[in-house]
Amino acid sequence: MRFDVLTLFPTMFAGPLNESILKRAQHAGHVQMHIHDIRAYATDRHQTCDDTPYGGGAGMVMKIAPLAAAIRDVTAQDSVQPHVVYVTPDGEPLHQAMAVQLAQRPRVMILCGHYEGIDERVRTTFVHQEISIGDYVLTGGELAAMVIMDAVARLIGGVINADSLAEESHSDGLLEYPHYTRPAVWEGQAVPEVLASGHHGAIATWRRQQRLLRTAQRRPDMLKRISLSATDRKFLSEHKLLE
Ligand code: 6GU
Repeated sequence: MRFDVLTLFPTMFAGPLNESILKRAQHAGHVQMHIHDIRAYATDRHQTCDDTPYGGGAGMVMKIAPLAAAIRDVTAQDSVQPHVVYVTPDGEPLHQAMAVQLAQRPRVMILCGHYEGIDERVRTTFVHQEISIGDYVLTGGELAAMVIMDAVARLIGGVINADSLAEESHSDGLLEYPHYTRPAVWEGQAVPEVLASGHHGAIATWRRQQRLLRTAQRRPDMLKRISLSATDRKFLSEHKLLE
């Protein structure tokens, strides 16, 4: 899949996308990440990309002309039509199912806003989906775009071992179970005995129970949304964690 990011701050993307798994995914050809500078599409001498808001008020608004020129030029760089995402605090909250859906798309273009935002006509003309990464405000859309690219790229076939994705937090509505590796005892803290027992059935049961406990304690909202087995319910009610 191909990502195209349109931003006023292209250098922000250099570090996070070029390390570890995302670096490997790009080298292996699973994903392409192209970062484009919106300022290069401004036509005046000062390469102006923002202006004061109609109606008055605080802050500046990103102008439509450079953004529209950038979207059209970058779109034409590939024969596949991009799914256009605008990252904004007033978008739909990002969740795992959304990342899974985006990972199916052959091409995603992400528009990063800055200042008070972008001219509304960019949104009504070009944008297919508006995404927020949580209920707080960032200085711009760049970090949100990187969060989305990371969450999506790891779901593309071949990037990460499918087994690793199966039981992780948010993949099936439960949080993850705790992990341990050597040494067996560290500063007096032992690894749970069952994990070294070699009893696969008992290990699977313990892990399921840990996932249920963690989710009930930390994210009761998530527990309400999934269907639990009779065994799950019995375990949770024994721990007084079922309402
Ligand atoms: Cl997508 N952008 C900004 N500026 N702030 C945010 C956000 C996005 N998502 C949460 N806060």
